Amino acid sequence: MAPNLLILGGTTEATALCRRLDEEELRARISFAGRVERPVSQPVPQRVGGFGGVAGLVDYLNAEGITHVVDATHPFAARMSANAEAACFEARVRLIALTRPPWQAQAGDKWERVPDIAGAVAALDRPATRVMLAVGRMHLDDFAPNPQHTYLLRMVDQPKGALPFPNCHVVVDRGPFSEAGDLALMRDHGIGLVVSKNAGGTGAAAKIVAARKLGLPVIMIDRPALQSRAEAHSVVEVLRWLGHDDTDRGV
Ligand code: 3Y8
Ligand code: NAP
Repeated sequence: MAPNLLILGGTTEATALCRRLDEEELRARISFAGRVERPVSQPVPQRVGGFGGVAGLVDYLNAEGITHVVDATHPFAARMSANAEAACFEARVRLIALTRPPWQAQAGDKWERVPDIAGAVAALDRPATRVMLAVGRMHLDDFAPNPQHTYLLRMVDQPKGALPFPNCHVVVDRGPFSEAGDLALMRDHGIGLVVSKNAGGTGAAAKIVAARKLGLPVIMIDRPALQSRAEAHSVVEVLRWLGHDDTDRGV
């Protein structure tokens, strides 16, 4: 039976995979949670919105005759990954994660690693400085207990309603970001400290490289622990898992 894939998306790798599946003329669709107003357009059909927990995802897999799921969500989308694991087990659908290794500190990096968002909030209990808080929108309220800082916030969409900080500046932009762009942004705002999730990959890495070049400290939030699962770190590995390895064509 020809594969009928569901890609759980929202990352640079998910987009690259969809492009390749389209080239290979493999039947696939990508799913987004509906977190932002306009998800990036994809070369395969897309669906937007939650499935309704594990049960909703099981129903979807059965109703759509999905044969394989690729969990290409962001490393911090832990709930979606856990649900995919449970639903694919129950629906007997093959599952692999397409993920990227965490960033590793390099020479010149001044990282202060914290285990989670709460750890980052605690680490901000320090004298006032200018903080680049590039963790998106969903967890901003958690950072309210440190109003002494001036925050540079970056979000995909214009925030609705008040922000939880007396002194902050919002940049509305969607990645992948460039090193030159983030260097200029951090210099223009006189940033003294960066807060980042350890997203891995390339799309969010610019601020980490810029911080290294500017000699700035980074509060680096470790990603949530996920159950052990089959993982691929490249599109080729996913194609091999599907049995459509491109080495067949000697490329
Ligand atoms: C909706 C879908 C692609 C995917 C691009 C990647 C790279 C650019 C960098 C900074 C960090 C942050 C944030 C970030 C990056 C990629 C990738 C990545 C970080 C889109 C997208 C969706 C989202 C959701 C959004 C979150 C937010 C997180 C912004 C598409 C653009 C901070 C994560 O307003 C909101 O509610 C935004 C929510 C989840 C985290 C948060 O807590 O706010 N991503 N980002 C997905 C959906 O609806 O299912 O339109 O492309 C995707 C991308 N964002 O195809 O090129 O692969 O990681 N996304 C973080 O890493 O800290 C920005 O500013 O430096
Ligand atoms: P999450 O906390 O793990 O998931 C919460 C709920 O959102 C899930 O239970 C599911 O709802 C729904 N959901 C999440 N991803 C979905 C998808 N791809 N398709 C359909 N429903 C989805 O997820 P999150 O951290 O909010 O991330 C949401 C999306 O943003 C994901 O696509 C992720 O890849 C992307 N993203 C997240 C981050 C981040 O920092 N968290 C960064 C970049 C991109 P139901 O239970 O109703 O099915």
